[in-house]
This record gives sequence, structure tokens and C-alpha cells, in this order.
Amino acid sequence: MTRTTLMTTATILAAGLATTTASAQVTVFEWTNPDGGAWFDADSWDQDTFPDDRTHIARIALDGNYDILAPSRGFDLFGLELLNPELELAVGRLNIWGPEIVNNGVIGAILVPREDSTIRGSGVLRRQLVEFTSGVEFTNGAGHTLRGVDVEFTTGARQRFVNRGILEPLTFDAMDFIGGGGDLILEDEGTIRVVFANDIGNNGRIQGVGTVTFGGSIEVDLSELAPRGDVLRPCSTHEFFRSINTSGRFNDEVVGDPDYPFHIWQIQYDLGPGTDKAMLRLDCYGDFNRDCSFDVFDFLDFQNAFAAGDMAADCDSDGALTLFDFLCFQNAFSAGCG
Ligand SMILES: [Ca+2]
Ligand SMILES: [Ca+2]
Repeated sequence: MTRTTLMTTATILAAGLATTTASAQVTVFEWTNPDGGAWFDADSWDQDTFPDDRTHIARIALDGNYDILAPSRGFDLFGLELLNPELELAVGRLNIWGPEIVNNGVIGAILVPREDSTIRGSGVLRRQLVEFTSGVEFTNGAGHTLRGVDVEFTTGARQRFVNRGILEPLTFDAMDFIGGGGDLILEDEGTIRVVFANDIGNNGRIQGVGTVTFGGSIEVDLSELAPRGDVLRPCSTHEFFRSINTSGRFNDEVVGDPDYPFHIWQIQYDLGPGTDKAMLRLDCYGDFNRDCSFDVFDFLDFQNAFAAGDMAADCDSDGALTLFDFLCFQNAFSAGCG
């Protein structure tokens, strides 16, 4: 895995959760059936009925490996607390009327935050949708993962998506941010983890989003690629986000990968017309001037960089420019680009 840090300062807003007058009437439903079963089976809960209302909190804390057959229709809850890390809960369209969801397992849902709210915990929201229908702020909390989830804004109202956790726009199941007028804010402590699989052409989109503020870091996970060389060729770029009308910016940073000796990864983000996309680029260290050919100009450029004290000439990455960097560069040049 390679990693690069984005240096753009994120706007950090205090996400004070509004206290709600409805909280006084909220009822907690605790799952009590160790064998699993249907959501609509009142006997599986500690109340007289099952949770299915905007004043209900569904709490599933019972340990064990069991399944819950949840409603595929849309329904309302004040909150959902999925505390059993073994549980994967697939539901339909889920309106959340309270300030938080706690998820230590896996939730597959079209999640509709109806008030300012946060999803937190160590779990994963996977492969569906966070859908904004009103002017709210929704936060992916620290440590929580949205995996292949689209974030869809509507037009008009104030809408903000804040990431303090992990976004995984899988290349086989892209993560799209789509809509009119919403703000996408990726906080300082948030991470975008791009998992490249063999189907590398399926990119996420950032379209029609009002303001994009990038912060935090990007992790590029290449471990799913096998064999890697067939997919990622040197002197090539691979889009992982295409964006339009955004104001965010990634800073380029050269990254290394021990599995690719003498190769260099870069995260690139361009804002020019038709080129506003985030890309992963693979180059080879021996091609020092990055023109995709190996010739004497690479030697000259390396020597100039070395003489100028440019740390780009620190081939062995030990933080100092020494004779070993010349030897390292010669090896990289000989290794070529393969
Ligand atoms: Ca060259
Ligand atoms: Ca060195």
C-alpha cells in the first residue's frame, strides 16, 4: 500500500449536534433473539412490537452469528445501533430522524439523514446510497467506512457531507458524489482509500457538487491487483475520481511502494477544463525527467538535481544526498520500466 498526504487545509466545523425535543419520547428497542429472524417479529425485541417509527431506536447488541431479515421497504427510525460486529444488516430505504447511527457491523441501505447526523463506530456502510432530501449535515465519523457508497445531494437546500472516517471508492464499485449545491468536505482526519481491482476503468464521479474541500489523506491500495503489471503500466495514469465544477485540490506527492522498486506513484489532481480528475500515475525512477524514455537527459537531470540539493535525487530515500544515490540511480536506470 502506498500513501500520500493531502496538504489542503480542511475547513473544520464544530459539529454540535442539536438536542432534539423528540428525544424525550424516544423508545429503545433491544434485539433479544439469539437465533436471528425477521425484523417484524415482535417477539425478537424487548418491546411489544418492532421498531418502525421515527421515535424508535433499534439496538442490536446481542453477540453471535445470526441473521436479521430486515424490511426491504422504506421505513423510519430515530436511530440505529448495530453493535454486533458479526452482523450484516441489509435494509431498504432507511430514514434516520435522530442525531446518530452507531455501526460496528455492516449496513447495506439507502440511508436518508433527515436531521444533522453522524454515523460512527468501527463498521461499514456498503454499496448503496446516502441520499440527502433536505438541508442537513451528515458526517461519516472517525473510524467508520463508507464502501462504494454514492452520496447524492438534491438541489437548493443546504447540504453538507463531512468525512472524518474512511471513504472507499472501489474501482469495481465506484463511489459517486452527485447533486446540485451540496458541499463535500473531507476533514483533516478523514481518509480516501482507493482500492484498485482488476477492473480499473470504473471511476467515481464528483459532479454538480457546490464546494469540495479536501483534507486528510489518500491511501491507494493495490493489493487486490493480480497480476499488477497487466493493469498498471508505467507512464500511465488511472483515474479514480472525475469531478466537475469543484474547488478542491490534491497536492502532488511522490510516493513509494516496496513492491515496485524504482517505481514512483503520484496522486494527481487537475482542475483544467476536461482534465478535472484525480488520477494515480505510475512512473519509473530511472526515467528521471518523466518523459517515458530512458536516455542521457535522465542522467543530466539527475546530476543537476543532485548538485542543486534537490531531494528528488535521494534515490535510496535515506534523507541525504550521497554517493549511494548515484549508484541507486544507475540501478534504477538499468532496471528500466517494467
Ligand atoms: Ca526520460
Ligand atoms: Ca540518499
